[in-house]
Amino acid sequence: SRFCSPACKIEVPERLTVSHEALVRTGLAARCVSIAVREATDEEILLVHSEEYLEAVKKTPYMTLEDLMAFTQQYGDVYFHPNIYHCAKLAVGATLQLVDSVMTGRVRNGIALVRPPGHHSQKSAASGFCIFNNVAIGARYAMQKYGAKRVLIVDWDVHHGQGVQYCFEDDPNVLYFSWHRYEHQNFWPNLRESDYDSVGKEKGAGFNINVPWNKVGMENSDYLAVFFHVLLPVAYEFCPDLVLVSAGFDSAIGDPEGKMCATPDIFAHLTHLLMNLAGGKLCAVLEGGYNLTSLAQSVCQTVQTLLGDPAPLPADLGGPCESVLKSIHCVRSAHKQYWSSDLPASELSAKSLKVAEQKTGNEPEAQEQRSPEEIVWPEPPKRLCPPVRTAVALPEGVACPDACKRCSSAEAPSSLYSLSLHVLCECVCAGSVCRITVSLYILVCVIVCRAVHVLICVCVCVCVCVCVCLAPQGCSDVAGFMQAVLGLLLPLGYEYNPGLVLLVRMPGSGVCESVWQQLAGLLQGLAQGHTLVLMQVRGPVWVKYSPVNWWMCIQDQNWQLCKCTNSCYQQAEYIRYS
Ligand code: X5A
Ligand code: ZN
Repeated sequence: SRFCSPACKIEVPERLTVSHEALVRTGLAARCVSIAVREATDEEILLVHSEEYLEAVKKTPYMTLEDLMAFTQQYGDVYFHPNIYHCAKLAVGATLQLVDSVMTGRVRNGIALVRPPGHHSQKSAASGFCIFNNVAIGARYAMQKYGAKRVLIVDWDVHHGQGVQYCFEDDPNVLYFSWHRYEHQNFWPNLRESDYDSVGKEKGAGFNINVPWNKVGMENSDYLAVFFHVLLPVAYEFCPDLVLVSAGFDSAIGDPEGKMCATPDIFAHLTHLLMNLAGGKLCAVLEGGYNLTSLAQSVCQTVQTLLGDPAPLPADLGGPCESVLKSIHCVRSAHKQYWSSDLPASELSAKSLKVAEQKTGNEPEAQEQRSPEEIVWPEPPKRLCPPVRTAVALPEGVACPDACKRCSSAEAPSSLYSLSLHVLCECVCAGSVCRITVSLYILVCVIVCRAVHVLICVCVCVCVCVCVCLAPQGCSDVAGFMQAVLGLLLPLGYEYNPGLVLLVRMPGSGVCESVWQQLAGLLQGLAQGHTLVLMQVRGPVWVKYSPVNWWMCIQDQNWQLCKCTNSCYQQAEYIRYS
């Protein structure tokens, strides 16, 4: 555009065309339902914006170039093309159509690929390529039209969505989380209020979470660490009715704005980790993302996870860098008074000192010498999905759960892998192992599976033990249990990268149905979704199995619950951070 400052040259129409073409090329688009877009109404835009601002924007299609330039110059890093008012109304309308589809249950989740983005725009101001605040309007709309009581907004764009923060600062019904390149306030929009100590105001105190990136070059492990140690514990406690994602992909590698090093496949896991909230009701809405290759790959990773396909873990997951540990520590301290947390922030700080000795921070200098366009990374591997997601083996006369495939023992197992599962299931079904202890079950599983899966086991056992150890209070301490799962089990699992997740649900473990579902769902992010579950349903020993998930029902009262919650916790923390 003629008025486009150099800063605006990156927010181009190709961002949408390459993303959509990639979805079509990979066959993902064909698996999605397309939703018609519409223009947002004035009333809807006024849910967030002022009448004066709306009226002013309305006039932009008719302005002279001179007036347009003058109008543009009131704001920061944004420009008004004569068509932008129309596009901005469509961007809001598309977001609301998606919210409608998800809230009415027509679709489970979705992504709105829109331009212009929204999260920087404010009540009476455009900013940072944003005209109307798509996601903020979406949140108000969901509350007003569908009675959503609590909305979680996860802003994984690399910039701070200050517009969203201002909108909901004093609102305890909207939890806003944003991580963003900050560099001690030296990065745009250079706001004091983007730092970790802006926690929200009045009734909304505790419902605004800012995680500053004080260095560039953040990696996959840094992103996951913030999810595990900051966002997820709070999100689960918040218990949203709807999750909106300000899905900016300028936080991915190769982006000229973000200069981060997280790879596109991390978005598969970020998405997965949010999909168990709000009964799966998740609407992602595009914000930034300016490297067209990285953007298209990231969009595909997000959509494929929304479709339910399992994903391999990104390569080289380790611990977070020192700078991120500091940020995590600061955010947790700032929020400690608002959220229940078992892990004292001071302890994390002590651990971070150890990390500082042993691990240097990320060193982006090497990458930084190149322009972002020259950075190369491998294309995410193709994610294959087995034709049967969940198969079950049940005794005669027991109904097969919906969406599971019943396997009879007569069915010939097609691969070595399923053969092993088959043998194991036969064993358990035949009752030959039903009286041995759970540890023996685990041993059997590990031995049988190791034949085909090299990476299984030890950690799998550790994980199971950790879970059980932390469950003695069961549902009387849901928060504590989830804290342990998110702050300990998942970080361990992601770093270990097992080939199989073995989950044991003992009768009397005290883990109630909803918590159990969250646990099982979260752990399916590991081992490409290969999950084996031992559980007792009622009476006899039952087994369910599948290429991706097995569900086994066992009968055994002999499992010893250890009472060493704290020492288990600390030991594992030590493993994680040292
Ligand atoms: C939506 C978004 C970035 C604005 C950068 C201005 N905006 N320098 O990513
Ligand atoms: Zn951005």
